[in-house]
Amino acid sequence: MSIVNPGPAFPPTKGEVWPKPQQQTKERTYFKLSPSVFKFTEKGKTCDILKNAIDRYNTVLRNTHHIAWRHSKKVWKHVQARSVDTNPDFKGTLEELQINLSRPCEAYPHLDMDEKYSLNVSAVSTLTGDSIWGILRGMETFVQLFYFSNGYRDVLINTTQIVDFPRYTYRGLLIDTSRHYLSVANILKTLDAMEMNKMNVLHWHIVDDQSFPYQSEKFPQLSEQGAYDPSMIYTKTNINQIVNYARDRGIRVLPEFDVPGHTRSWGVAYPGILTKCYQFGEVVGLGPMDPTKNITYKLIGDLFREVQQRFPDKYFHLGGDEVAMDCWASNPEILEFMSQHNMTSTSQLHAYFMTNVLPLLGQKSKPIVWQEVFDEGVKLPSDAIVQVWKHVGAEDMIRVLEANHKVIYSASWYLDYLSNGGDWDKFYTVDPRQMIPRNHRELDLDKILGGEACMWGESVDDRNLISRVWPRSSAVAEKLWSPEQPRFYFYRHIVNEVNRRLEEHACRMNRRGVHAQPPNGPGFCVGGI
Ligand code: CP6
Repeated sequence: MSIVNPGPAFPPTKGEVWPKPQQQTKERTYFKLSPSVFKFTEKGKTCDILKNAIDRYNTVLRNTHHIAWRHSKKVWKHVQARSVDTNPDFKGTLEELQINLSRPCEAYPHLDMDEKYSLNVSAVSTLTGDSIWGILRGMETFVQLFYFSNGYRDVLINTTQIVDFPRYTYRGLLIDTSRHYLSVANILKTLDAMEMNKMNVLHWHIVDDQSFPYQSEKFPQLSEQGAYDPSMIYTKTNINQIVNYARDRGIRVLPEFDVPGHTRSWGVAYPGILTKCYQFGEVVGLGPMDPTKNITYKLIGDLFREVQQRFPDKYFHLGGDEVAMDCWASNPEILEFMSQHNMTSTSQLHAYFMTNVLPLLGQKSKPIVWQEVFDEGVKLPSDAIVQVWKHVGAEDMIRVLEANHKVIYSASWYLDYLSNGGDWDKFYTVDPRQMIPRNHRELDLDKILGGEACMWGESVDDRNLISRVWPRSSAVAEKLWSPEQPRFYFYRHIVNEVNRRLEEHACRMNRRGVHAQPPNGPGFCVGGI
């Protein structure tokens, strides 16, 4: 139709899956979608998660068909109809997708969940998986295989065989609801987008210095005084809704309560748990938590027990990053405490604090910490996970692996950094396991569980969250799911292939209500608004 070439992402692909499956064969033959004919059928085990997914994906297919029908009305007089029915490759109307789940559903997604599936598309198609989480991934793949044809008159799907599973088990996105409040609706939208990209962990950095939106039953004053506005809070009901919405999509919700730094909002209601910072012998403000006071640990312990009841995940993120130790060093009482305990540096005080906080999680959860906690030599339980964020490169990960801990990598994937004209490719060149030099044969690279795209909240609120995160995080999602690519992937033909698929994927997200920004510069998207 178009005679100009708007750029390297042209033309967008048709019916390619993002992130790219592990193994796929596609044939020339195809089927037509007719929403009044097609149905998902449950042939194996079933449960509420599967029934909800069937409702959801039925809606996706109906909407896709409707977008095609509506748009074909706009273009039909310019486009010659070529009946697909007389083409020898046309094999009829798609009748059903038989869903064969072999094991009973699990209550919640978890770190070791099985996400493998096999999908076979023909007149009667089959989706097979041992686990509900694999079935969810396969249903997403299935709807992505459809494409518009014949001037949008038809929605088609090719005969296809796919066997698919993730390269990394932990594929996360961090959101920060302290620097700006994010509405529940926008968090749910983010979960929709994560499902479309097969991401499986929402790391919820819920409170920080600037506001305390978590509403506690035990300590209601934390949000009454620490939230930006009485409306800008997350109630027990809100959190339940988010956790269950995520569960339906095979996504874990990992809460972070960052201590001892990044906690000034706690001190609006409870100034006594923060350290007084001194300058020239006078108190000039409040800093990190005061590690010398018992009430600090009492409040943390009681609050964490409540949070553990709201979030079913086995992991709990304790933060531990960027502690303003100069405030500790300025405070005479802290210095006195340190000398009583034979501490010679504030790093040791940080380690002392974390060592006291770790047991407060009890048996119910395992800790995740930012890398500073590991760097300062805190003795971590063997099943603790360390999140590396400080330096781009492998060195920090190597040290964590040498200590036999599991790692999550996020240093290269800070969505805060912006650059012009499509910057997804700088996220796409990174593969955490591939970064470890080959001579480190002794390291167990399976301990690199995956990674996380981080959308810190200083510069995003409800107005720009979605378009800043998507499709840039899609690049991270594909690196964490899809087969390993050559180290120097930037051969032009590979970039162009990815470009064209991302162009299709970003448009598909828009058609499904996630208003992703244009990924590459010039281009077009039909049916997104
Ligand atoms: N907030 C918290 C932040 C950051 C971190 N922790 C951060 C640091 C550097 C950059 C972006 C974000 N805003 N609590 C570090 C993990 Cl570049």
